Amino acid sequence: PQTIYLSDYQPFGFLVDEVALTFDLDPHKTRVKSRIAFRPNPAAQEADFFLHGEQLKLVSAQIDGKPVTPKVTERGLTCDVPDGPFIWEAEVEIDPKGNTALEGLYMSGGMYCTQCEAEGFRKITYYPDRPDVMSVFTVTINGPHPVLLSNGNPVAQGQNHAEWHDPWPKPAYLFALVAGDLVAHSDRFTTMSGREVDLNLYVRPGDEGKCAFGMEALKASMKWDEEVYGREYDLDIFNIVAVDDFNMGAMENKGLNIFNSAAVLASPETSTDDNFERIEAIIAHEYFHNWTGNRITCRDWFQLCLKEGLTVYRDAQFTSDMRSPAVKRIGDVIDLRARQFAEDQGPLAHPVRPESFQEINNFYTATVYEKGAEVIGMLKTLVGDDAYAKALDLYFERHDGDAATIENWLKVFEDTTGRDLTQFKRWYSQAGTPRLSVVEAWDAGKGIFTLTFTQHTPPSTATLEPKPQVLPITVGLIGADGAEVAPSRVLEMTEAEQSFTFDGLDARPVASVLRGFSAPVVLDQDLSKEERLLLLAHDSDPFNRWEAGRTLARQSLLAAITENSAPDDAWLAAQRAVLEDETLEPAYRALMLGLPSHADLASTLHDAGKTPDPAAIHQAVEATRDAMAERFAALLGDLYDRHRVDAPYQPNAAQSGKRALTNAALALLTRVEGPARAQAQFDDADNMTQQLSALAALLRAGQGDKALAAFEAQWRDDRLVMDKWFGLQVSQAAPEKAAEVARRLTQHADFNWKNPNRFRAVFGSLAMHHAGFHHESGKGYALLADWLIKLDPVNPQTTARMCSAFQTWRRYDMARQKMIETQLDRILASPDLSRDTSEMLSRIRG
Ligand code: BAL
Ligand code: ZN
Repeated sequence: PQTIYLSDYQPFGFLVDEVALTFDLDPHKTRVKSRIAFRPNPAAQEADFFLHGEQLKLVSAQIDGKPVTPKVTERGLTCDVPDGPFIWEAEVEIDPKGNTALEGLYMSGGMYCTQCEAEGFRKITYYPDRPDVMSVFTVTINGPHPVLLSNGNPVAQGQNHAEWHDPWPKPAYLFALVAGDLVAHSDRFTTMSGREVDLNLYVRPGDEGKCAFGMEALKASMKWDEEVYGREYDLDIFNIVAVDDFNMGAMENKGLNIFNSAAVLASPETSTDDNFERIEAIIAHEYFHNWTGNRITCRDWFQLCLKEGLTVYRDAQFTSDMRSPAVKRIGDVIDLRARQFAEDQGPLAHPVRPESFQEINNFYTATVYEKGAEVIGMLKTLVGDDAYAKALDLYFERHDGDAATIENWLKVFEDTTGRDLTQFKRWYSQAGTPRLSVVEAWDAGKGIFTLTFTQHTPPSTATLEPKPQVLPITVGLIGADGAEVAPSRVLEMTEAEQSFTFDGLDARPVASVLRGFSAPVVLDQDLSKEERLLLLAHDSDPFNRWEAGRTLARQSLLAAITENSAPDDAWLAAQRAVLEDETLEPAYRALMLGLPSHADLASTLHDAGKTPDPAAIHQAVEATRDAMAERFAALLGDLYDRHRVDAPYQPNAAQSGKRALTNAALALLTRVEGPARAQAQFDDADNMTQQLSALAALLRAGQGDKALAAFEAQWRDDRLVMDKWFGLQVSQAAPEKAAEVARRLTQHADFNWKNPNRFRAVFGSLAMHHAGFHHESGKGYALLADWLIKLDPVNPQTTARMCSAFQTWRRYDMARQKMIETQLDRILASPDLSRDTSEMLSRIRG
């Protein structure tokens, strides 16, 4: 397969002034007519007329009304064209129903829908399918469906016919079309300048009752983007459509967002609190793309982080404002460490702005998205809130309508602040997670406390010689009595080693370093247990307070794994104090009850030069939970009773925090009390959060058969709830049974493996079940490989994403490595393996 390099970028030889598309819909023989006005691009050096096109049947082509015979290959076509402006017309035939890859125009549950990012538009018609080619689109749709949608504003609607015009120039990846028998949940929004916008959430009949929350989230997002970023919506209508078969979470097509139904449909009975929060965030994310992605798009796919990092950063700000900033930040860091750190420290490591790829779909990664957002957070910390706001205003003003680059983005910050961001730019070009060590020195005579930091990023294939990065390190100092003796201050580290002093101190303080997780690094700070206990009890920074508890938990668990020791008493006592502190919000206390994941412990052991044993990790975690359950039983019972929500269900932060705490308590209590409490909660539940948490507790206790059957009988017809039913059985299985449970579920009549949500429910859960997936039998590896081989010809994108389950394979013992290697080679040997999967596996295999 061909490798594409950032350094090879060349503008396209032609500009596109206008695009008109006509669709005559048919499941297997949809006709697409295109009429495209091209003219030579004065900024381009080369003028080869190449249009991308894949899996298209060319029916006819004309230039300025005269038939032409282009040279067609599997990847596109070339043709001789006039020197000046000209009109290209083509007609192609495509097969939406046969399109199981879910890229381009395809069918899901009887409706037509599209997914064009990154390079799906070339499966719809011949076109320069690259983000720097922008044009206005007019779209005509003919087909026997009550709802016919495309981007922009409606210009004509008739029986089986609709016309749409999008006045905002856009790249083809933002094109969308939907047709089907859908119903709308409608509302209106008045923008800051007083324009009325029609809002519609289109769903399949039967799903009307799951729209209200998404609509409220949309209106809240529109308002927030006006208030916080000054961004107003720019069309007369904003449509969202829910689709069951979708590779991603959702897609920001201009004026017509298309959502995986799991990322938008919500009701108290069928969705958990976590689902509600995620839906609110994804609605916001896609809406925010209207400015950061659509009005300002990317010049090429290497710049993906330009829109994704910024939009993730913006949606995180939104969630913080809607809910609890501390809880959001802690959740994001847990996720970053689990997904991005694993990626950045393994064979799939790549810079936030990659410099080469074979298949761009493989770069919609935690590094581009989540590390990309961390980079923006650091920039904001370094320049300050006011400068950030000014830089963003300049970005929107200067680049509206552009296909921009990271250079453009950094320049607005340089121009606003006068800073030189040359070194900061390494965050975009270097792969790998920096390791930051800190050593303390205390001069009692002078009252000076010195912190000396050392940074080092391990080299990788992606970055052979990493250089020092700019690190904003937020530090506060705590006195022995727990009072803050120096408030938060941002230390700007630029060298490999650098010291910072704090003077005027009466006594040696305890340093609270990297508050708010101010940089995405692995921090090595040699604090004593007493110092960590002090931070856990008193740190005014809620992130670092949680972090102190997490580090103590990790140390206790590592001792249990390597020395078989009992859980640390001092840590448990400190944890109790936090749990009893009624001034702390319940959601925060629920997080304090959590433990580092098995994968986190495996990674820590690996970093310490030890080979992680998944079974030993599992055993230590179970023993620790048992100990917590026994020791805290009375307190947990009290928390469970006191924080139970009696009021009617609301998915807000206050109620969901209480449920998070009581359900964390329930999970532990079931270990010591037996199943009665969980069974009662299951029987009484009037919402999915309570029902599912109870079911999980019952399953883990091996007492879930009856509830599982009742759950299935109740929810058999609800696709999204049944995804939970499939997933939970795998995630709650005992390690030795997980692969077998997954295998059995693949034989269930409702295991529709071509549906990405269902496939992920089973195999995503298996891959996340550390002790089950890595069970010494190797059954987990073999089962996943079997199914990846089966899925690849049907849906390469989802197959390739699931391959990352193997990315940490070099951490484990030789026996496991050998078994995994066998499976990787077996998949790689499949005939006609997709470009997506072969690139992923080759990188993982090394
Ligand atoms: N642009 C792909 C989906 C998303 O990040 O919003
Ligand atoms: Zn996005």
